[in-house]
Amino acid sequence: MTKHKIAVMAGDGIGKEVMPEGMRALEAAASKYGIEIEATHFDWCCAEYYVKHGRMMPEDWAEQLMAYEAIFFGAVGWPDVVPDHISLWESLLAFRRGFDQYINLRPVRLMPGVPTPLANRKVGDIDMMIVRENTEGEYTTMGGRIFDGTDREVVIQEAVFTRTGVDRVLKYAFDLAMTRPRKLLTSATKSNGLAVSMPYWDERTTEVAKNYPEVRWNKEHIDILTARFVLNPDRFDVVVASNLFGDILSDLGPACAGTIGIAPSANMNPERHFPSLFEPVHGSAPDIAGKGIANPIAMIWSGAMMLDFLGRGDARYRAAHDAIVAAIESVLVSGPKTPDLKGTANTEEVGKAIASAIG
Ligand code: GGG
Repeated sequence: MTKHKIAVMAGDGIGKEVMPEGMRALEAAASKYGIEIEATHFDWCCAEYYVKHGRMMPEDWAEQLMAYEAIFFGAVGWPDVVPDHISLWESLLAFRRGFDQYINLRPVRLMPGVPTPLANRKVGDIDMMIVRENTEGEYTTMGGRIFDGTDREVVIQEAVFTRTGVDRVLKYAFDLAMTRPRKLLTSATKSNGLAVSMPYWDERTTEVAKNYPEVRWNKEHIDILTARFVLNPDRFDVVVASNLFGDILSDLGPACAGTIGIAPSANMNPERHFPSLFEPVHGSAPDIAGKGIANPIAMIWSGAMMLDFLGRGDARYRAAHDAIVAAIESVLVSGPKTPDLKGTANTEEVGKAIASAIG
């Protein structure tokens, strides 16, 4: 039997609270479906590691992590100790870029038992896959500032869009659309304002789309697209977006579907040259950290996505994934809920209920 080595990094804030529940569900599903997982825990985060070492990770982090197929990641960020742009760039963004995890896949679904803030929406009305470009775009460290502290101060932030980077995320998104019943794709753009990068994004979308005549696709400016997420979420199936637009849409989508507390994600290097990373969409949430009330479902669902990825299409792993998602659904309908879902349960109670529903 294949033994899958995974690196487990709970990280900061509520990451530490939701990770034990992510592991509990993962172990329950792995044991039920005969999947062997070997987990190694790493304390690379702001609160402990940075405070001790003055950096987020050891210098040889990439060499160490290459021994693992996947990274199971909680959340990063503890602004009282480390400024957010440092903790993010020296941890999560270092993984995404260093391990070429160029696809950030973020499913958004209205789940049974979850109240949506949108009027007259029912299960099935929101069911989309956000495909976020994950290694370039607006997320760069390039730029600079001059005349600091004077009224002539100038700040420049660059963005990077490469043919390889744009084409590969578009291709992944069109391939994904081909596997879905509606075969519908929306590309997020802003070519009327960002006059260089977004016309290029649109040009490449038109080009890549030629290989997918069965996919109905359109492009929508990010401003009206965000409005339509709220007003007409049922019109979206696969949504492909640059790094920043994808980040924004994948917080907005889950908020429309009830709570960001259940939104999972997979940061993938589809070629498997490097470890891929699975994490909740939410961050470390310092405002509720330490209270034991964080919703563990996003972490648990991310573990399901990891199992599916580890299985490379194998039916047993797909069944393990489906069993976790079914357990989440049954607990959302009639089990304990955390306060973000108007419940009174704590993180552990929800995690235990899901693990026991997996069986
Ligand atoms: N689990 C996700 C996490 O820790 N996110 C922190 C964050 O600020 N992420 C920004 C991003 O994904 O670009």
